Amino acid sequence: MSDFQTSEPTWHPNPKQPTFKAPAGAVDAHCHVFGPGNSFPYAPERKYTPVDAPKEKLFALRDHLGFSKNVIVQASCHGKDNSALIDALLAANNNARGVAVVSPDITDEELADMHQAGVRAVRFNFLKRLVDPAPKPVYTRMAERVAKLGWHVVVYFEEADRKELEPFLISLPTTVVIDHMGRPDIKAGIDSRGFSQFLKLMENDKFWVKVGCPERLTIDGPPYNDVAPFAKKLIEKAPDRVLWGTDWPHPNMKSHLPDDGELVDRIPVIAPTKIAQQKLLIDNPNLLYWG
Ligand code: 0GY
Repeated sequence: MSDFQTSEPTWHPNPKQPTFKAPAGAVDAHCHVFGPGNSFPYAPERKYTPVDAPKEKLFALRDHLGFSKNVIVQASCHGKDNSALIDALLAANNNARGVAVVSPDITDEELADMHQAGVRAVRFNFLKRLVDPAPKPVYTRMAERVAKLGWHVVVYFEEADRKELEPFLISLPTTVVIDHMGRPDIKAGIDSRGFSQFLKLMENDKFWVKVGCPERLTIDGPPYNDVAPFAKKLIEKAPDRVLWGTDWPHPNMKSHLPDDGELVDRIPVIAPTKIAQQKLLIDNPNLLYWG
């Protein structure tokens, strides 16, 4: 373990009240809970140790932002122990769904219990700074198993690895949700070869994409005007297959503390019409996670 310990929270202590009013029932479809470590210890194999970001803080943020539901994604610092995630799901009164990271030796009974708690997907993380990825057949086998539960797969990868991963991703037997817009190279621009290839991949309707996370991709910093054209383009291209999330509590953010209220205020910039906002925040996440 290379224990990168953040001693200060990676989230804004006092996010603004958003000016943008999310439609009633809006879903934050990418966020995490961390610990608390004394109840839910961090994984021995973790590559960073976060500051505790417990469920109560996540639910308070949800309410503050005018959102109703969360999709909570298992982060690498909790490894394949989904206890903190499950605890949050059970406390959320059907207002949260989960994306788990599981071990190949998980039993069908354990998967069924997770489904009961609200898990609807498994995440395959290919970022080498976060995990040591498994051989692809391990992921394929897991995707085949969770397909039987009606779950999908969420993938996180660097743009530099996309081409190599594409045949594998296309071969998966489920819907595949791509985290953080496939991490485009913002400096290269929306007409770049890389982003054009990504748009082409999105023509395959098995792929969905999360259009949040400008704070992680930006070069210029807030208000993330350099990232907005990428998200806007993806929403125009696949309005029925886009999701949005805060990414709270923003693990590994070192450049600045993103203001979650400001992130919400970027939504009408990337999804300017009421119809696009309704799909992004209500229809799409509800179909995938509460359908
Ligand atoms: C994110 C992104 C990050 C972390 C993780 O699993 C994780 O630890 O996803 C990151 O450092 O880019 O989506 O929260």
